[in-house]
Amino acid sequence: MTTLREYLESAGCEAALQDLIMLIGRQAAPIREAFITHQAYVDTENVFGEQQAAMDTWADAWITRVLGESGLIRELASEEQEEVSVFPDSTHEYAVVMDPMDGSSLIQTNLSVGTIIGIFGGGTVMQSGRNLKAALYMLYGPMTTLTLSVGQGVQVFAMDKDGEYRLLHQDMKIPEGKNYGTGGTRPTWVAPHRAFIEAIEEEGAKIRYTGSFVADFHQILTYGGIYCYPALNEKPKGKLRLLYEAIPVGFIAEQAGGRTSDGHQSLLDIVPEEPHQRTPIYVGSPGMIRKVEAAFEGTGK
Ligand code: AFP
Repeated sequence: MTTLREYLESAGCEAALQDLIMLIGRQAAPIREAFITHQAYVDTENVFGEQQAAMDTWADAWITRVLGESGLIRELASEEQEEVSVFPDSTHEYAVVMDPMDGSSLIQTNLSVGTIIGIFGGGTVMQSGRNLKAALYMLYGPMTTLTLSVGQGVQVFAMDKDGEYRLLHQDMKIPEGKNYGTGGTRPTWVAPHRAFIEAIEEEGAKIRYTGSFVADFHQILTYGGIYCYPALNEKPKGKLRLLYEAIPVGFIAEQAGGRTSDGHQSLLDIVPEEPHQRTPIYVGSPGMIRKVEAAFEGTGK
């Protein structure tokens, strides 16, 4: 089976981008090893005032160090760091956005969690998703998988017993489907979101929601449906962050023939104004996104 490096070469990826993607992929093994000794919460908070899990801070520090030392990246924006890290000695102009440990509240329950990565060129992270050179997420489940797009569709690799990523699924396409996951709680949803959820429930949609965006999205990528973290009455921008959650996963979704929206426009068309800005997120099958945007049309929400 094709290895990750063989795929990157066949895709014509520039050598330094290949090296960066391979370097990121190699961090799955040490990350998985760290789970058992970093399950709990620590007494620090992230920039959002959210209590950090030990794995949030450990994975953030680990990946930042490895990428910073590589000389391959100029900037790095992380959910766990208030400021964008700059690497003046870098020999390349890649800029990485990351959620180092998405779903960390689930680690002590042994549910699947992941690492989300977006890679820009041009030396700066503050770009729309349209400019991404690559996006990937590593999903730490029964298998360790790496789902990747370099702008030529979506490939899924699984780590074998020797630690090599081998092609598991080629050219993934999001089917139409009836699975849905949504954050927030029914009383807090803005009216158009509630109307959308009630409409798809009437049509037989089934809830699939674990609390890990990466795991829930990977299920949508495979079976179809939609993942939502909507605007809430008290939080009009919802919970998830544009730069390092919506943009990388949204890029992968659209490369797989799916769609994304904030209720009105593709998430890839939103130009970030600050690294930690939030956005309502809808990502999944084209038919589901059409229903979302119809529900929001003309509501001003
Ligand atoms: P954590 O990384 O703090 O566990 O948050 C996970 C997440 O960002 C995303 O992965 C989930 O889909 C969403 O938040 C779950 O949020 P709720 O707990 O509010 O449903």
